[in-house]
Amino acid sequence: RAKQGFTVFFTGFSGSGKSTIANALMVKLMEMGGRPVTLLDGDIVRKNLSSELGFSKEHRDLNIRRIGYVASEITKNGGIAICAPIAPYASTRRAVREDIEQFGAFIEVHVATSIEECERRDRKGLYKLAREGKIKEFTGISDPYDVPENPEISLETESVEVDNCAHQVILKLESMGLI
Ligand code: GGZ
Repeated sequence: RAKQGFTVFFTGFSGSGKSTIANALMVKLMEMGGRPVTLLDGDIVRKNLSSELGFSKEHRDLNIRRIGYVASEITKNGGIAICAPIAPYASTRRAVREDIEQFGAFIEVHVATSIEECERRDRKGLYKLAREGKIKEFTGISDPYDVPENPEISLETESVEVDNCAHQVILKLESMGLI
């Protein structure tokens, strides 16, 4: 019998490593073959699906619900969806979980890099701009982030390599009988 579809939903600050780990996970799942894997990365969704949206609570929620809808369709059809937005609001993450669990499994992965570490790295220079007030409503600086209380996985990226983080997700998926 064909295995059920599922969604791996990464959440964490800008610059936490979500995209990098999500990409490493996608490669591993594709190498296993069998089912199509779709990556819904934060910036790609913003460009193609949510280009008119900003970063108010309403707009972030709309963005996350769109991602959740696409992921639920993929999950319904037996595929694998990997999502990697910030998704700062716990209530919205819960709503997406409920949408997806109607059709398959939902694995929430908290990329638990601290705000201090993300700001110290500041790979894109956005934290500096946020501190200067040139970017408003910046998550972790001038906008909220609800820390996930019961994620399926929490990744400590400050002590664990990218490949190992992706492997932890693979092990979890195996233990759940999803792959
Ligand atoms: C947070 C912002 C903001 C504000 C622009 N707050 O490192 P990045 O650049 O590529 O990731 C961030 C991305 C966040 O978009 P998401 O769709 O993941 O956010 S949400 O889930 O809340 O809808 C960052 C950039 O957009 N960015 N302004 N004010 N991140």
